[in-house]
Amino acid sequence: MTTSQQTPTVLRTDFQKAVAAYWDTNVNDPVNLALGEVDELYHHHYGIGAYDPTVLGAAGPDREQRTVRELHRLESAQADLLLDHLGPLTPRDRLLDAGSGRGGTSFMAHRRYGSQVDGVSISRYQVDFANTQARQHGHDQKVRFHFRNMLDTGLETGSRQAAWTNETTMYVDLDQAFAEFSRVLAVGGRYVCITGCSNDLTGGRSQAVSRIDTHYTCNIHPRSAYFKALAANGLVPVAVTDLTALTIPYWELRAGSHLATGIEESFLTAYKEGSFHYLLIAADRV
Ligand code: GPP
Ligand code: MG
Repeated sequence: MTTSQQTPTVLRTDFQKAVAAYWDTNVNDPVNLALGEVDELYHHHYGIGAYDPTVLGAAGPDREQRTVRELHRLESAQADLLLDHLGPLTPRDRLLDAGSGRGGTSFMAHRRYGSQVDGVSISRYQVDFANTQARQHGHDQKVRFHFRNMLDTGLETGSRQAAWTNETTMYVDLDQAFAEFSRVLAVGGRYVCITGCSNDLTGGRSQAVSRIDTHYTCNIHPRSAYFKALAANGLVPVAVTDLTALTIPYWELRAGSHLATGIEESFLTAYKEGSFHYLLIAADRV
């Protein structure tokens, strides 16, 4: 058998190659790096909850520093909410972070539950970054990151008590992804998804949603697609929470800050016009 037959190809399509290239090259991103430097937890997701309005009364470097801390606090609150829906878990449990980015949510999961976490990403840069973090945090015995495709994780069938996607499902076919999560989860295991999805009721993709897709090279799915694909793959929702109103303050603070990247108004327009929702879905593997 040749090496290429033994090692499944991680990047299978031109779309996946384009996504990997994006995350391998867009690595000078103060909106994520400056926030991560606050406590060495680096995230690739957005935030929830109200910000402290006194931040806006500050000026100059003080305002910038307080904005960074506040945006990071809201990102961490989002990850904490996701983790609330994963439990109860023990140090004996094994978890999957599908689309693990720079590792922030994986480390928070390990610190909260003591569980082993395997993160997968199709960006070699992200995998290397997150494994370096794991060593620096002293978590590398139990938190590991792999250059693998979430559609084919290589993890043992039924080995996971919980799996999550923190804003990563817009990069994959939902049927393929949920089939893989269903395969690796034990019966009774939990899948938690936080995502942005378009609103079927307003009729397809709005201009603002299209701009978000173009900005990140992603493919935002309609809300209905999530529930069809979950049902088709033995994943039964136990909680669905619309986080849209809770994420708007994050975007407003970010839009007026020195860290704005240009995509803020598209999120604010899409959320406020109702063409886009920020959803948390928790589902049981039956
Ligand atoms: C945030 O990553 C998440 C994505 C790019 C996926 C798209 C998410 C949607 C809800 C549509 P990031 O933290 O790298 O983005 P940014 O650099 O803009 O903060
Ligand atoms: Mg970010």
